[in-house]
Amino acid sequence: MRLRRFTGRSATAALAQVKAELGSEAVILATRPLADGGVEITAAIDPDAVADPGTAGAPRPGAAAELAALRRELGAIASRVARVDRALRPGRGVLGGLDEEAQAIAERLALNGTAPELAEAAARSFMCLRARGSTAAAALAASIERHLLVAAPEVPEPVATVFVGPTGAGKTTTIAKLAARAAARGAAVGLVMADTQRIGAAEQLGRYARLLGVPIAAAANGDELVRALAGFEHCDVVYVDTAGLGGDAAGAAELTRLLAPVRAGVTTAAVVAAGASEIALRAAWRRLAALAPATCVVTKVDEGGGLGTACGWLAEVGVPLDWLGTGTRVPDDLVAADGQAVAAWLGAA
Ligand SMILES: Nc1nc2c(ncn2[C@@H]2O[C@H](COP(=O)(O)OP(=O)(O)O)[C@@H](O)[C@H]2O)c(=O)[nH]1
Ligand SMILES: [Mg+2]
Repeated sequence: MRLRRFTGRSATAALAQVKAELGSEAVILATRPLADGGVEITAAIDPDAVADPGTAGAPRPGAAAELAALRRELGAIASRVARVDRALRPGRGVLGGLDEEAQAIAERLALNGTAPELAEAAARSFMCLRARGSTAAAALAASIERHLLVAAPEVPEPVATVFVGPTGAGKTTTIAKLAARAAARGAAVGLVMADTQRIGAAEQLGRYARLLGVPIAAAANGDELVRALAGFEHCDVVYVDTAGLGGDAAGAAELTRLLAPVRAGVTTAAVVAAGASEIALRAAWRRLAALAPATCVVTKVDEGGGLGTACGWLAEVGVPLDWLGTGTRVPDDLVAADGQAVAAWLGAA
């Protein structure tokens, strides 16, 4: 495959170069905002178009499946870029009337998975705030808060929070980060592992509990959970870890049953990874909705794009974004999801 890098003042300009030099068969592999405000696009010609005649007749075993998977992935990326490109083309798409600075912001938001309509709305409000004298940073943070983030209602800090979400999303790691911070500021912390199935489920959380010197309890059913929370009544904060919600409805139903006796007294926080596709987020929501999460943590924003997709999904389901997981380090890699942090991690700042 022939890889080439193109840079331009905007995504549209860089895409025009890709098209001019590699033709319309080119596929986009990666996009990256540059420090000078431009955009770098890594593109390649479709493997079909550059098949080497010397090796074409003797494919390596497994190569066809790999190629098919790669092609599917490239197709998905190409259609996403095409959608962004169509929507953002000056004069033709939704960006008519935006100045250059606002247009660049809309493009960067869209490249991170933000729906073009939301990206455009945020960019338009950015332009208005700039015109009224705001600095670029303040205008961007405010616009992102207004259009990409769901406002959190003013409620007292919850004592007990239950973290729910797909397996591997980062629930246990997020709890460890939050618990370490709370312990560092002198709060009394309690940890609960609520899992009906896996005997060893508490091990990972137990390790963190020992490291932090905070108490931990395990709860395999609703009654045990009630007792565990009662035992932590003296605590300032209690974090409840749960088994991952898989694709099956049975797991979600079991978790709902386990949490039922304490639902009125706890807040539920959804944990999802930024890299999850829109389809995966929708599938996760089918399981999560029954647990009525009041807030959300989006993890793995350090692993690349997708925060825009997650923000769009949260706007749709009306759940405020509370924290961003920005890496694996406990407790460092966690930031409060305000407009400024989200702008930075969306690559828009
Ligand atoms: N890069 C990155 N990795 C993370 C983040 N949060 C969690 N992880 C990693 O994701 C994996 C699964 O995390 P874990 O907390 O066990 O997920 P759980 O199954 O939801 O409890 C672990 O290897 C974590 O170190 C994050 O914000 N960024
Ligand atoms: Mg876990």
